[in-house]
Amino acid sequence: MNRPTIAAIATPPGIGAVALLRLSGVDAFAVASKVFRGRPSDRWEARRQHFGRIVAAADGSVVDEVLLTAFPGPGSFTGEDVVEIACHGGVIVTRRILEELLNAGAELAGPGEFSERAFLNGKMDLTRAEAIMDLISAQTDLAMKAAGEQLCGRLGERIEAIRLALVGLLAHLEAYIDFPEEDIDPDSSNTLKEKARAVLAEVEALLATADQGRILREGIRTVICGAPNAGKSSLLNRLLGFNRAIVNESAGTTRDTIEELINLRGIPLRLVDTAGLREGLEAVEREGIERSRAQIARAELILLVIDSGAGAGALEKISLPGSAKVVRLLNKADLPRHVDWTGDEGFAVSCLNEDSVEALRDHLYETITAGTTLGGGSLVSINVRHQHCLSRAKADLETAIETLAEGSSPEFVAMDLRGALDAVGDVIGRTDIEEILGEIFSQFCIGK
Ligand SMILES: Nc1nc2c(ncn2[C@@H]2O[C@H](COP(=O)(O)OP(=O)(O)OP(=O)(O)O)[C@@H](O)[C@H]2O)c(=O)[nH]1
Ligand SMILES: [Mg+2]
Repeated sequence: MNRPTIAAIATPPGIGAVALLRLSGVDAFAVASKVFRGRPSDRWEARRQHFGRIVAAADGSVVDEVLLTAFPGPGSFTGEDVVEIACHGGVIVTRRILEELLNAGAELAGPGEFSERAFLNGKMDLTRAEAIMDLISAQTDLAMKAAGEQLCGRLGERIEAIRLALVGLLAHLEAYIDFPEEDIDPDSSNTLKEKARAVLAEVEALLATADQGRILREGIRTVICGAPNAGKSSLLNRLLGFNRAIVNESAGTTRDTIEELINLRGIPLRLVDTAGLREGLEAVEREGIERSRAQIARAELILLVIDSGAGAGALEKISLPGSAKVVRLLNKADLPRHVDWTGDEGFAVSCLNEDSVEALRDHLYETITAGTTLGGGSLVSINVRHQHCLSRAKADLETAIETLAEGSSPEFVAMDLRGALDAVGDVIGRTDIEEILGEIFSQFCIGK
């Protein structure tokens, strides 16, 4: 099937030294040669840059001087003929060149359409296509490394191994069902069960990486809360590394919530500073406190800041939801501790002391990584879509194992295994995939 030739600006909008436009499809060379004045397309060397000019079709005027690179299919990113045009990185220049390409017969690419074609032409599986998206949006080194591993096919390989194991199991079982007279050893249901259990264990191991994947991709919503004047904004500033929020000795300084992303040893945290919780005195402060409560309700991690120099009374007003992990911090550890505190009520920290904040970073890192596979070496981690597919596979495998244990008819076992195979295939796009494709690729940027 010949898809239309598509074109897009591949670099982000804005001014830069260079920008890149991309063309892909059967007519990519023909379209490019209509607007390019330089070496004719039959003399373009594969993957070599050729200098030339882009000229306007209307009046032959020069739009820009460019470098053109031809990537003949199938040895290209999309598997089709691809042309890349590197031009000067001006907003108008790039847009004008794109217009010329569209006038010459290309269609504007949709979001993610280049990657979608790479997938459709068998250049990569779905997990790798998704990894490109993760790589582009990675906000910490660790998230980037994880995306890089996925791009190299680490997740795809593990999924493929599960798929092959399932195919093996099914093939054996179906041969037994279809040709009973051949006297094929049913692999005595025990061995079958063992093999199915091994597959299930691998599916579960991948499911266990979902938390890690979500944390690396989205970051952790971390809300700093506490009584007024406890040092919440000071803590935000310290963890951020610059004075983002106003710090003042008067209670009730912060009104609106302030949100910033920080990188905690590679883990992205969405830190939210909030207004101190107390019975609001006037309308603006009350509104601020309402916002604090709304943030607390949505938090995954709460840093409850306590002024250890003040009495415990201020804490009575504060109630926290049970759903979030809470880290209690006894702040102002540089000051004498109020008699209300023994020191065991939380992690002692002083926002005035960098060593102390550094120790807090370690403490937070340990709290966050506990119970996840983060920090455990392998960065292979699944996303929500993979999690959904693998949960289906897990349920089918469990039923298959139960059915085997009951000694029921092998047809039922085969049905469940086929269900598991379909679900696992969905992760890499090896079964009926049309409906999930659009959803995945629509998250891409145009030109990727
Ligand atoms: N000695 C000492 N003072 C601190 C420490 N942390 C914060 N402070 C001081 O405590 C006061 C209040 O700090 P903020 O960071 O504004 O406190 P907050 O919790 O954001 O206060 P509100 O926004 O009013 O709720 C300021 O004078 C800070 O300099 C600390 O660790 N030690
Ligand atoms: Mg504040």
